[in-house]
Amino acid sequence: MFTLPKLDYGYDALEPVIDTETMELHHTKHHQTYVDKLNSGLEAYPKYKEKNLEELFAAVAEDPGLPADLKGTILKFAGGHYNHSFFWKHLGPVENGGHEPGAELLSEIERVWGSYENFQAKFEEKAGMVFGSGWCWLVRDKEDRLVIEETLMQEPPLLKYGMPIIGIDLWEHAFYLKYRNRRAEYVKGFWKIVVW
Ligand code: MN3
Repeated sequence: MFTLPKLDYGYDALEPVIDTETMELHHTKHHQTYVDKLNSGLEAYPKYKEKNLEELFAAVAEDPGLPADLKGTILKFAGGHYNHSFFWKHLGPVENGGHEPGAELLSEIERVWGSYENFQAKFEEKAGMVFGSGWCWLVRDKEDRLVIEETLMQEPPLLKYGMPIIGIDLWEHAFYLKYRNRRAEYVKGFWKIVVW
């Protein structure tokens, strides 16, 4: 059985970037629903109930004979559970105006994008191009390169690209109460609460 992870901070901890009501709804309703639907979707597949999230994703990648409903459960709900668990872990209260990556990662980012500011601009640009519900990620891909990529719906970045380093939820439920149609403003605020 998969369970909803506890947050390391209160629902009000990310104010003013993410408001308390959004955090509470997002964690206790949206994320909980992914967990519940993942558990119920695996009911009919005892062999898969024993697997962890990474093993479930590997099954999608490696087994073309996977039943369609099981594949759907994994892509939507295991993906949603993975993405949200990752997201919460990489957020934290605003301190000193924002967070920066550690020295080693920072110099790698500077090598790839010229500067941290330019990386941020490229990330915001990519996030701005996500159409509909999805996520934007900084990923270390299978060739060990840093890349900025989007995923749609709840498809986990692991499947297509590689290991996420940071990622932002761009579904309307993540920002709409406070930002309405101003998604770009929410993405800009992300730099103040992202924890590398
Ligand atoms: Mn969400």
